[in-house]
Amino acid sequence: MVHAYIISHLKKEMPAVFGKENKKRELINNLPEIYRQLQREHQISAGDFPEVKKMQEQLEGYDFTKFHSLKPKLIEGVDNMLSNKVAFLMNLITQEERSMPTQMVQGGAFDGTTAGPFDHGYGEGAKEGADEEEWIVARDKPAYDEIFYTLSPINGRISGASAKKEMLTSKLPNSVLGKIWKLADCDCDGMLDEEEFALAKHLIKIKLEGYELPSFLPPHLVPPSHRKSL
Ligand SMILES: [Ca+2]
Repeated sequence: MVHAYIISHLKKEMPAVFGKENKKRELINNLPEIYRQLQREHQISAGDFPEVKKMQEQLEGYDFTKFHSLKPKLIEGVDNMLSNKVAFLMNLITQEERSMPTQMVQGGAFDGTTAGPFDHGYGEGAKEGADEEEWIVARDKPAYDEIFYTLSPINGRISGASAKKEMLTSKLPNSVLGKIWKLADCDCDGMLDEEEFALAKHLIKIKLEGYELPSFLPPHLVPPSHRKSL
C-alpha cells in the first residue's frame, strides 16, 4: 500500500519526456520530504514506510521511464499479497510451536496412542499395565515392602543414601540407577516413600529384564498417592 503511494507520487512528478535523469536524482534526494508529504496526505504513520536509505537504493535501480506503465492497483495487489504471505507464514510458525511439545512426547518411548494393543512393545516392560485399572507395581509390592521396612524408614520414607545402597545391589550402572531415581522420586523430595520405593524396584526389574526405561514416568506407573486429582 505504502509502496503504491510512493510510486504513484513519483510518477506524477516525472516529466513525460525531457530531463528524466535529473528529475530522478532530485526525487531520490527529496525522498524524506516526499515521505512527509505522503504521511500527511494519506495519514500513514512514519513507521509504515520503508527505510529511506533502502528505498533510495531501490529507486536508483528502477527505470523511472517505466513509471507510466505501472498500474498503482497492481502494486497495491503485490503489497497485499506480501502482507498476506507474511501473516500466513507467521501462522505456520505458531502452529509449529504449538504442536512441538506433543511431538516430543509422541516421539518418546511412550506413544501408547497410535495403534493401541497393536503398538510396538504393548504390554511389555514399562508399558505393562498401561491398560489396567490397578497400579501394575502393586502386584509385587508386598515383596518390595519387606525390603523397604528393613531400610529403617522415618515418617514413612527412606533416605536417598539408604535407597542408593539398596538399589546398588541390582548391579545396574550408576547412570541407569540415577535415571530410575529421577523417575521414582515423584515428588522430588530426595527420599522414597513406600510406593516410590516399590516403583524404583519395578523399574529396576524392567531394566534387568532387558526393556528400555521411559524418559518420563507414564501415567499408569505414577504411584496412586502421587496422582493429582483432576
Ligand atoms: Ca519422594
